[in-house]
Amino acid sequence: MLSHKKILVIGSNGQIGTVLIKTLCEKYGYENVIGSDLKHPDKQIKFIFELCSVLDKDKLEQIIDKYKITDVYLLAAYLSAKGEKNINQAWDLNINGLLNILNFAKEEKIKKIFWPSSIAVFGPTTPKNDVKQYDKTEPVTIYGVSKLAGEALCNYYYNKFDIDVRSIRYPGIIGWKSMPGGGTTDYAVDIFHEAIKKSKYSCFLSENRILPMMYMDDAINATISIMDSPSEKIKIRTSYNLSSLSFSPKQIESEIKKHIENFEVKYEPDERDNLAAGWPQSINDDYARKDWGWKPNYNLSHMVSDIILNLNKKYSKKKV
Ligand code: AKB
Repeated sequence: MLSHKKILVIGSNGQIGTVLIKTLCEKYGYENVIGSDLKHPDKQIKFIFELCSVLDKDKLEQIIDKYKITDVYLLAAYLSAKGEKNINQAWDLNINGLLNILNFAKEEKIKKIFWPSSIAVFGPTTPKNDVKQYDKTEPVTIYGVSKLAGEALCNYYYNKFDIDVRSIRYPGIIGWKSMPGGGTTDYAVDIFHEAIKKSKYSCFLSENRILPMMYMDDAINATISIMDSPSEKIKIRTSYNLSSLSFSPKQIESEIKKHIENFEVKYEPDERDNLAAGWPQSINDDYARKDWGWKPNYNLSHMVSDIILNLNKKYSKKKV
């Protein structure tokens, strides 16, 4: 396949990385996309893979030179719940990892960067609903603090060095192809697996804890779409608000019950519920829609049917 891009996905074993790299390979050709992570992927893979930490500048530089990388998707990060237990490591990975990549762009080794921020940049002083792009950002997790600092870094490198870095504030991402790890919104993936395997689930958030969420297919679509947009359309160089669905654990439980009638959920909120309590319930993404044409495709019932259909197939194949 003819492509002028050579793409490096850092964090290609992660929840989003696993799905993103496959989509990028199909779009740009397996020979043009390289994955990297701290460990070899568990499953057999068809793409080129390099073992590397984003904090290892020398190894990263070798990879960038070896494949003549043009675009980097930097997905390696400590998420909210894990970050609270590892404050220094979360700051180090989330900020110094980003700085390494921004500096490669400054040295003109790469051309374009995607780096995700999160709804965790908002905090208890932000309005709860329809949170606007420029509403107050006073995060109360180290994850949110590092994402907010990262947004400022991206904007600084764009203004000072003309670095083409693009970012969106991911809500909780839900999919069936990969598992999340270390986040507060992870329950919304776990609940499907437990519903199908055991018809019961113990939820670590309280039943009415509404959060902004998004189906993986929409998140991948947004990620590739912001990277493919002409530079002049990307007017915000901190990070774009992005929105799709909002629901509580109780609402997703009811939706799953339409497919699995005997499904039961016990609510046993832990410290992650306090993190979620500081986050918004819904996001306004007018700028993303206006500037680069973002539009989600999935609503709650469509997403739930799709996940259940695919997980049923996956688990029944395993039994054979
Ligand atoms: C988390 O729960 O930490 C993440 C996020 C909302 O960015 N999924």
